[in-house]
Amino acid sequence: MKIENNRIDELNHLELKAHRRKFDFVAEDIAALEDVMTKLAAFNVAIPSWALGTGGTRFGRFSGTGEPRSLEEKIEDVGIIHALNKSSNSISLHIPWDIPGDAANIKALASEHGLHFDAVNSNTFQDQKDQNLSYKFGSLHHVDKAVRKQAVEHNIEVIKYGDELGSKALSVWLADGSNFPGQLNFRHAFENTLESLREIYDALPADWKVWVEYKPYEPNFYSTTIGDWGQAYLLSTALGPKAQTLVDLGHHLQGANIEQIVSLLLMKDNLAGFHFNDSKYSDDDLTVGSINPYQLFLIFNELVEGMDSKGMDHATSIGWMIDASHNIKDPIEDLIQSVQAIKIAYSQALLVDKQALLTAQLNNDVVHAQEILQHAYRTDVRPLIAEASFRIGGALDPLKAYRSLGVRENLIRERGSRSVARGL
Ligand code: LRH
Ligand code: MN
Ligand code: MN
Repeated sequence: MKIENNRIDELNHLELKAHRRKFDFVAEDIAALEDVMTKLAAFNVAIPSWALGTGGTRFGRFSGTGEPRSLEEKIEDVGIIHALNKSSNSISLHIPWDIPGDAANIKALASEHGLHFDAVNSNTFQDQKDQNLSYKFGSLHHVDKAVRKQAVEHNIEVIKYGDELGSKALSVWLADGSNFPGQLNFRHAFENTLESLREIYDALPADWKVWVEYKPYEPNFYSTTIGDWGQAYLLSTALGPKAQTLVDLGHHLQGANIEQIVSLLLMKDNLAGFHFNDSKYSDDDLTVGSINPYQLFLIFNELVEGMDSKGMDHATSIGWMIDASHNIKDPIEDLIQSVQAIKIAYSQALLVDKQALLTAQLNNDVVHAQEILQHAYRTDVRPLIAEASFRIGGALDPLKAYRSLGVRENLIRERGSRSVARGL
């Protein structure tokens, strides 16, 4: 199914008058309005192929209906999201969950929907059916060189798939770690990981990057070999300029100051990008902005300030990606909500009076500094996002449009109510 532009226009028309009133109200107080509009229109967040089916937990999975049955149908779903919000123009594949059989055709189909391919993700945290050696005790850090070699070769294969699709980055997340004290020599595990990553790094095409993702625990519960940003930073800086650290918001222990981590990685030119999600406990993979939207805003505040200080283009300098796995929502609705939440935090960060904040900081005026941040955070920026989307042909309210157009009902009609996507 494809959403025709005129359907979106019709729906926008119904909302336009109310929208104008709200937009004019908020726009009046924004000095750099057109700059904010341009930045919002250029901003896109990649959709992960594994988030288009209903996720599960280790206790069960309650599949949705009309889910995509193939990579082609996943591309179709991302096309739907992008048609509605004009902010999701790329898809990130997880291999081998989604193998592009005929890369040229897959690429052509994606571009019919205005999409391209973002980072490709390797998977050495599960054993595949026809695999020789097991990853039960890890992959790139494994004590056995033969297992490490197999995992390195998988990553190189993923690069090849990505290259055919026009991707420019390999995202590596390892489940490697240990469950019990004494199980692992930490130093050997780290050195083996570095050696394996070097072999992958050497196979990167000239204009590619490798993104090293960290996570403190799960599936291992005593140690994880790339457990935090320090370890990811050590590895990526040892590898070279094509390696950077990827921040998945759910991959921190409770209370971690993620915005400070982001600020310093950016300062060191080591921030690859994000896997956005939200969490109450740890790697909950909940809808972005559903639990702690203030933290998301504070992260974007550091991003905007840090990127501006280096003259970096917000939209293209780092990877913006969602990594969510919702087990009770319609996945497309969840993704639309997530992208909107990211755009809300981004626009609020754009509204922060950076000069006034710097002055307050230099004067140790703690109260005023807080007021400046919270003034921006408490601005209702939704009309700005609606306007930016409207100006480039998107829906004023993408979620409402998705429901009004009966998209899921159509997908169920096309795909059946029992279709189940592969993924987490
Ligand atoms: C690990 C992770 C990583 C994987 C994805 C499926 O928790 O965040 O990015 O590739 O989930
Ligand atoms: Mn992730
Ligand atoms: Mn995760």
